[in-house]
Amino acid sequence: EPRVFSGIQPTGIPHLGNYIGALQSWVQLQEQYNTVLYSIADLHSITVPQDPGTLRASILDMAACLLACGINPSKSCIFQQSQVTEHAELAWILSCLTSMPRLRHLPQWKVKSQTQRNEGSVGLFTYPVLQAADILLYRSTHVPVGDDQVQHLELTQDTARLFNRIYGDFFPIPRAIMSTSKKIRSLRDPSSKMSKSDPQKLATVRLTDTPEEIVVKFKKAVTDFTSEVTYDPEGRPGVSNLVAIDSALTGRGTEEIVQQSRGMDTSQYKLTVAQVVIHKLSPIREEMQRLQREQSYLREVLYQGAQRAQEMAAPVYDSVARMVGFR
Ligand code: AQP
Repeated sequence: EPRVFSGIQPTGIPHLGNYIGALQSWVQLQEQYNTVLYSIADLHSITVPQDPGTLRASILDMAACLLACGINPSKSCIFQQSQVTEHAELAWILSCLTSMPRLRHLPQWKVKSQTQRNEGSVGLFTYPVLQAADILLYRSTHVPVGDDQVQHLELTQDTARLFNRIYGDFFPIPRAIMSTSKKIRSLRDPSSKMSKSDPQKLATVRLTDTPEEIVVKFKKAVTDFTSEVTYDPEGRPGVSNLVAIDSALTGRGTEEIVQQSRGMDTSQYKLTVAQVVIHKLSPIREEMQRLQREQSYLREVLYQGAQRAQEMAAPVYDSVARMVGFR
């Protein structure tokens, strides 16, 4: 029986990159698989400092956002990670199977630890172990991932194999469902990815942005001095990012877009892409605003989700605890 698992951190309102790279395909996966779990990864979010009040609000905002994007709680289990305490318990056991050098070489640690005071927390260092626990706790078989997460999934696979070798065959080795879309880049700096926590306001298009805000952000998107629309991610990352966004939202290929945009200069094309984005995000924004006023409904969805997740997690953790020798 296949099981799909993925997660998103409640570190702010999701952006166009989260939507294109993750949420859009999450909606499709719930139609293709019977058992699908989506975790609001609050344990992960505190690996870098978070303000408690903001975090509390962001968890409910994320629930609203997932629903507004089309995740259906009767098809997918949406839950808050910290409400299923076995995540942290399994992470401890797995951390005892993981070597320091294995974690030290992972790219996300290398990048994120440099932006933190005192080289970053122990939690930031062991983040990929918690991710392995998230996946293995449900004996998941499929994990949708972007290319930035491939090495973390490899760690999960290695950890599952090691556990199976030491304690006996138990975990299925989870497989990646690779995202077909390109990483979406910052509109202000096409050399870095679009990010929830980017302090530059114009860099990130959020799912709650108004049409006016979206137009301003695309008008000011950094491109280059060539006015033609071409697709060349290495040579022309700015305009190529716009083509990638257009392609992901309309389903048109990048070549088709370039062909159809002949005669348009980049400033005209920016407005075209802004319209594509507005068309896609407006219904999501409106639904999200409606849901944000339904706080008790959101809490109920998360409560029910945690119950179901816990029912799946408890027997798995129980077996692990027995195999390890705790029981
Ligand atoms: N720019 C992006 N383009 C495509 N996909 C992206 N994802 C993130 N940024 C882009 C995908 O979104 C999912 C959830 O990500 P996360 O909550 O774990 O956060 P993150 O990957 O660390 O990046 P964020 O959203 O920008 O948050 P912060 O600023 O808090 O780090 C993942 O599947 C990810 O690949």
